[in-house]
Amino acid sequence: MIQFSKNFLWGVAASAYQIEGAWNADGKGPSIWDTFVRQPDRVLNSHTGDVACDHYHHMEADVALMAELGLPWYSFTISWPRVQPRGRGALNPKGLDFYDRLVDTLLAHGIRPKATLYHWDLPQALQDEGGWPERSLTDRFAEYARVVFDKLADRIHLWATFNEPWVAAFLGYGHGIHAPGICNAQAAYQAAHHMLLAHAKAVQIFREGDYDGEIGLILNLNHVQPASNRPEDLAATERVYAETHSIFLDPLIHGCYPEAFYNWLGPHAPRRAAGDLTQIHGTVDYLGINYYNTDTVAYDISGGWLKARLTPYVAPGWGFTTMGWGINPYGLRARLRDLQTRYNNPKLYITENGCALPDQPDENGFVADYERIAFLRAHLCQMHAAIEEGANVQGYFVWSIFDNLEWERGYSQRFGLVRVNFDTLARIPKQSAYWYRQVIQHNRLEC
Ligand code: GBH
Repeated sequence: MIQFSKNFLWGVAASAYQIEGAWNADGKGPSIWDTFVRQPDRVLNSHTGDVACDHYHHMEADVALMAELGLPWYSFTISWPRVQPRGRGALNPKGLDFYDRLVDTLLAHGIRPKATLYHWDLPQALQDEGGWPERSLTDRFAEYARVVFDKLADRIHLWATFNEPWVAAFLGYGHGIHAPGICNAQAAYQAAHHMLLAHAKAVQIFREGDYDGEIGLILNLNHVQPASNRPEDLAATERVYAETHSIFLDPLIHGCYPEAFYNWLGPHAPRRAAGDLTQIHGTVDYLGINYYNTDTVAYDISGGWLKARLTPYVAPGWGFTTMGWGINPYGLRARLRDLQTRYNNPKLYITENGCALPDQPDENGFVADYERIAFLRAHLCQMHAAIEEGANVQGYFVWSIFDNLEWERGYSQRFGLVRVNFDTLARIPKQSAYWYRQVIQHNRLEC
């Protein structure tokens, strides 16, 4: 039996583009994802987020369902082009009003809101100006952050600036898998640096304003382990670690850049202005960690710019999710331990953890997803073990509350605690939702 502390925070997470739909309703501007999904062969089966779960029009019922499921916290993300259709200047009052009502509805049901300012849906107008490789976007982001804080920070006290800047920069600008679909290593590193700087500018506004609460950044920190102890495998693993961890955490926490790695990258390294580092250093009250899987890394001369080949690692007795990711609950503990030793034991929330599985609904649409329960239980047990070992983890959010649009994989992946029928939009809690309610209620579980 493991017991969590009284103040441990439990919740679920979702993101705007993946659930809201209403892609052009009430004055919302287009985002880079609205553009991307309309281009041929970008998204599996040409699925789009035009409707998704239509959460925009089901918000009140959705929040009532969350309350029924006993959820104390809901982590959502704000669509920038819904609030500021062209990414600068004029606001869209109806867009802002949606989030205002969402927050009030959550609070009325006793659910506390956690909000993220950026989960990949950049206003298309800003991509037309060059997107994240363009330094001026850092000021656009800061302006947008100020507008949102002014409207909502009286009621939201837990904030994140960016969700997974690695994904936004490297899948968006480096590998062309995500919007805006660009393949350019230098652009990716430049985008990542600008997201850090934009984060820092938003945090400065938050700290100088009289807002009450915590603000941080969310990173996708999958676990990586070397294929062998050969020096070239160790070096390749270190480069993958540098790209996913060090380029963000070194400036944020240690106030330095990973210079050795940037030297190795040569012309791909980002351009940095004097003063950026000082501005970025020390700008997280907490770190959000999204953990899903573990990869084994081997040196490979044709392995892209990192010269690394990643193979999914599956822990003994476990298997793969439908994403093709190897399940390794122990990887979460290893990641948390690593942050403790390499990054001064920062305050952490697990801001996403979950799995996509081949859910089979019965004739009533009910899914008895015992595999998902096993996945979540095992990860909670490993997280708890890391806490016992001294990791400063203060909360945990399941990805995701609903089945939703899994980006370039469309609706082929089901991550939800609640099943969504994408024809009727009916929501049906899965077995895992009831299990999670019990964990939260008792604040403990059997390992
Ligand atoms: C999270 O990202 C997202 O925040 C969320 O929106 C999403 O729905 C959820 O997870 C489930 O996927 O280099 O192409 O092999 C997941 C983080 C980290 C997934 C990197 C893919 C390897 C991509 N990801 N990972 S690739």
